[in-house]
Amino acid sequence: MNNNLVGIIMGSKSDWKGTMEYCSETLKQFGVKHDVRVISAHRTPKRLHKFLKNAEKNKMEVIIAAAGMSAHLAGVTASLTTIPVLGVPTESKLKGLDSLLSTVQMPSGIPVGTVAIGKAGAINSALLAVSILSTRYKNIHKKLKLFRNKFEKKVPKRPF
Ligand code: RP5
Repeated sequence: MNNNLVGIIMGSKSDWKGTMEYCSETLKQFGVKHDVRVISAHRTPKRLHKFLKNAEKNKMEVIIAAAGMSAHLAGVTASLTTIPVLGVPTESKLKGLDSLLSTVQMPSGIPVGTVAIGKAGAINSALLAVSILSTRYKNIHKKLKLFRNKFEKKVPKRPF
């Protein structure tokens, strides 16, 4: 497992702190090698094409694309590759609702697996990527099972 199994791309550097850094941190917890890039569908389209060419060549297995406002990064990415794309809508002046709708409302044919807005979505996109990878990699499956067991134990039985 030398190559990056997951690629995290985000429309702006401003998507990193407080949001996508948690996606990377979560993947690290599972020992999943990943690449992290700032790539925008509208600001750096050439970068996106180059990234995807390399991703396919290097057999990347999941791409996580985060963007805010008129967030078309995940959709455009999904249209250019058959690698599964998870979309993270990031927060905005409209509290990320614009990002959510832009990411989730893909017309039929080109799917984007969209998660929640912001930090929760960033973490869940990593966990979903881990879950996808766990069907193929036994070591990742084992770590995911352990994580789920610990997770359940952390929930208090009573609210007081
Ligand atoms: C999107 O526009 C980015 O994903 C970011 O969430 C949003 C704002 O970008 P900046 O103006 O902060 O660079 O493309």
